Amino acid sequence: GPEDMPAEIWEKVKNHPCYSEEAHHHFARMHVAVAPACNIQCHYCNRKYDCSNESRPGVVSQKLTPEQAVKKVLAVASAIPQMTVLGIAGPGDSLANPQKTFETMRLLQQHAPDIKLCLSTNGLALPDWVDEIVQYNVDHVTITINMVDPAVGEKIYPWIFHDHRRVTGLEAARILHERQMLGLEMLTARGVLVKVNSVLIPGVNDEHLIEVNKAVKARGAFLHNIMPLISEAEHGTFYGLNGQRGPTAQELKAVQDACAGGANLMRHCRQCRADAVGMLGEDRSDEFTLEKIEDLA
Ligand code: CLF
Ligand code: SF4
Repeated sequence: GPEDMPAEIWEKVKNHPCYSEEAHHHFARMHVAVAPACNIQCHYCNRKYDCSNESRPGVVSQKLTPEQAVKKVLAVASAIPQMTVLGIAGPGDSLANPQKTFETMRLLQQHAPDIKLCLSTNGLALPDWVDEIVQYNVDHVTITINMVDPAVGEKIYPWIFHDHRRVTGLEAARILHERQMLGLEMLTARGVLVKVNSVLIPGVNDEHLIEVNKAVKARGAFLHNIMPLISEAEHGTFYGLNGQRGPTAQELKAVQDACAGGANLMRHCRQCRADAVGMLGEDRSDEFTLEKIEDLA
C-alpha cells in the first residue's frame, strides 16, 4: 500500500494488476502477441506454444502486427474500462523482436497515452534496449531469472543465440546470467520497476531460488514471482530431461516461504497467455480476435 513505498512508486503500481495484489481485484491487463521469435532455448519450452516464462504452456496465441495490436488495444480499452496495462509477453521474447515491440509501444503512446506499458523478457537482449524502454515510457519490465549460477543454468538452457552465434553449455548460461544481472541493474538505475519471474523446476533450481531471490533483491527488483513449472507430456515440456515434473502446491509454497524477508513475493500470478485480455484469471481473448475487432471497427 501507499504507506510502504515512495509516492512515485505507488503511482506506478496502484493500477497495475500484477505489481499490486490489491489492484488485481479492480484493474485488468491485456497482452498483444506481436513477438514471435526467441533468442534462447529453455528446456521447458515448446515453440509451438506461448513463451512459458510468462505464460501458461500449451496455449497458442493469435499473432498480430503492431498496427493490428493497436486496433485491438483500442477496441478492448473501450469495452473494458478497467483495462490499465498493456503487456508484451510473447509468444516468443519481446526483445528478440525489438522492431515489432517498440513500434507497438510507439503507436500506443500516440493513440492511447493513458495506458501503462509493460513487457516481459528472458533478459538476454535487455542491456541493448534499455534506452528504448525508457524512451517509450515502459514503466514495468519482467525478467525471467531461473538461476544465478551457470552450473544450474546449464541444466535449464541448452543454447542461446548471442552476438550472431549460437552458444551452448556453461558458456551460454554464463552469458545469459551476466546479461540478466546487467539488464536488471540498468533498469533499476533508470527508475523502471522490475519484476523477476522464476520457474520452479523440482530437483533443478528449487533450493537455488533462495539465492536468486537474494541476488535480485540486491539489484533492486521490486517483486519476485516464483511460478510452478507446468509439465504436461503432450506439450513436450522439458524435452531435454524426460519425465521432469512440476512442483506440488506444497513444494511451491515451501520455496516461497523460504524466501520470506527477501525480495517481495508475488503470489497472485495466473500464468496468463500471450494474448490474455481481462482481469487476472479471466480470459476474454476470444471476444477480441482479429475477425471480431474488424467487425467492431
Ligand atoms: Fe502482462 Fe506480465 Fe506485464 Fe502482468 S501478466 S507482461 S507483468 S501485464 Fe501478471 Fe499474468 Fe502473472 Fe504475468 S498474472 S503471467 S505476472
Ligand atoms: Fe520459450 Fe520463452 Fe524460453 Fe524463449 S524465453 S525458449 S519463448 S520459454
